[in-house]
Amino acid sequence: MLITGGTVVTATGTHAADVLIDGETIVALFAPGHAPDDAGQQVIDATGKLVIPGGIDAHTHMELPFGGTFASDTFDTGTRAAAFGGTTTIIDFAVQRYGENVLDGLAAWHGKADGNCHIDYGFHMIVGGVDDEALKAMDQLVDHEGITSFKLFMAYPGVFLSDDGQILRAMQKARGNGSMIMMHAENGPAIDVLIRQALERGETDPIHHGLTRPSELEAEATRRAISLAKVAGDTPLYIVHMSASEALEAVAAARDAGRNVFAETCPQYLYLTLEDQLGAPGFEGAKWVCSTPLRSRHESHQRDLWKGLRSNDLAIVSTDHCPFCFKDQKELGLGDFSKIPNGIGGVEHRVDLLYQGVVDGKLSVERWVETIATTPARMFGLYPRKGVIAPGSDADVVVYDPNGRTRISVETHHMNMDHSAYEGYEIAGAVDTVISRGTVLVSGGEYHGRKGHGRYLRRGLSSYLV
Ligand code: DUC
Ligand code: ZN
Ligand code: ZN
Repeated sequence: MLITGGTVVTATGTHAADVLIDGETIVALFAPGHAPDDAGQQVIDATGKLVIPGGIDAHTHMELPFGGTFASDTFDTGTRAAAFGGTTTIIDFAVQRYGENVLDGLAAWHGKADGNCHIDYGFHMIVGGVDDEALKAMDQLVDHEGITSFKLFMAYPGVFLSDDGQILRAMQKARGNGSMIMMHAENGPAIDVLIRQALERGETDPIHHGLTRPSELEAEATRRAISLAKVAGDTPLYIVHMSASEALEAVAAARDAGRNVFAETCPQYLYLTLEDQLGAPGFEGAKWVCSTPLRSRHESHQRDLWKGLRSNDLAIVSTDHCPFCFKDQKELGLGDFSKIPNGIGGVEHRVDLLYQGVVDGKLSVERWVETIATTPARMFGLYPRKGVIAPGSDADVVVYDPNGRTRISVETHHMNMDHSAYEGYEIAGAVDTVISRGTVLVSGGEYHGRKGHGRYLRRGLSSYLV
C-alpha cells in the first residue's frame, strides 16, 4: 500500500512524503512523487491532506460497571466508534473490584474484549483493594501480562477508595517493578460530606454533582498524591482526567522540581463547562455528569488547561470515554444527583476536537499529534510500535482532511449512546481514511473494518521513566 501526496506530521516535524506500507508495517517514507512499485499496489491519494499516526486513547471504559449499571459501549461498539474518529489503539481499564482477585478481574476483562475489538487494545489495571495479594499480582501483571500501569482512587469511599497507607504501599511496589501509578485525585471523604449536606438541603439536581466536587479538593488530592509518590522514592505518577487549574499548578511545580509526575486532560474539560450543564432543561444536565466534574467558565480552568498542553505540564489528551445513555442510565439519578452514573462518551471525537485547537491557534499541528498519539505511546510502553510514522512501526495511519468539516451529533455518531455531550458542535477538519496495521478500516465515511481485527497489546514499561 502506498499513501501518496500527503503531508506527514509527527511530533517532531511536518514534511511532504509518501508512505509505503508492506503488510502490517510501515517500511519506508519517500520524497513526494514515488511511483507505485507494481500494478497491484493499493494507492491512497492523500493530496492536500495530513498523514498522521493513528490516535491512541489511553483512557477508556468499555462496559465499566458503575452505580448499578454498565457503560453502554461494548468493546465491539466502542472500538468501532473509535476507528471512525481516527483512533486505532485504546488502553482500557480492567477492574479489580474490592474483594475480588486482581487476576480474576483481568480475566473478566479479557473475556469482554478478546475477539470483539476493531482496533488494537491494551489494559491498565484498576486496583480496587490494595492488600498483600494485590501487591503480588502487580508484579505478575508487569512481568507476564503486559500491564504496566495501575489506577488507584482517592475518591469513592466504600467502592474504590484507597487510603493513604494503601496508596503508599502500591507506589512502593510500582517503584520496585518499574510500573506507573495512575491516580483519580479527588478527596472522596470530603466530597461525600458535601454531597450528604447538599442532599439534606434538598439540592438533588445534576448541577450539584459539580458543585459538591470543588476544584480545591482535586488540588488537595493531587498534592497529596505527589507527596506520597515522593515518599515512595519518586514513583512515577500520572494524574488522570485533570480539570482544575489548582491541580495543574501542583503538577507544574512537581515537574519543575524534576519529579516523575505527569497528567492528562480530556476534551470535555477543554470545551464543556458547568454552565452547559446549568443551561440544560430539567434533569438533562445529567448528560454532563462526570468526575472530575466540568468547571465553571468564569474561572481560569480552560485557559490554563490549554496552556498546560502547550507547556507539556499536561502530556496527553485522553477521553475517559465512559458512556451512559440518558434513558434508564443517567435517569438512575432522578431525585438524587449522587446516583447519576459518572461519565461522558467521546472516544469518537477526540482527534477532531483537538484539531479544532490547532485551527484556533491553541496548539501546533505537531503538538496535536504528540498529545493524541506519540506521547500516549511513549507513556504507556507502546513506542515505537505505535504513535509514530516511521519504518518498522505498525501501519496505524490516519489521513486527515484539514479542509473537511465534522458535525457532532447523536444522529451521526457511532457510539452506543442516545445523546451527545457535544451535540451540534462544528469542527474544521475531518477524518478521511483510517488504517490499522495496514488494513483500511474507514474510507470516505464508509466502514470496512471488522470485529476481531484488534489485537491485545502487551505493553512494556514507560519510555519516560528514569
Ligand atoms: N473516573 C474515571 O476515570 N472514569 C469514570 C468515572 C471516574 O470517576
Ligand atoms: Zn477516575
Ligand atoms: Zn476513567
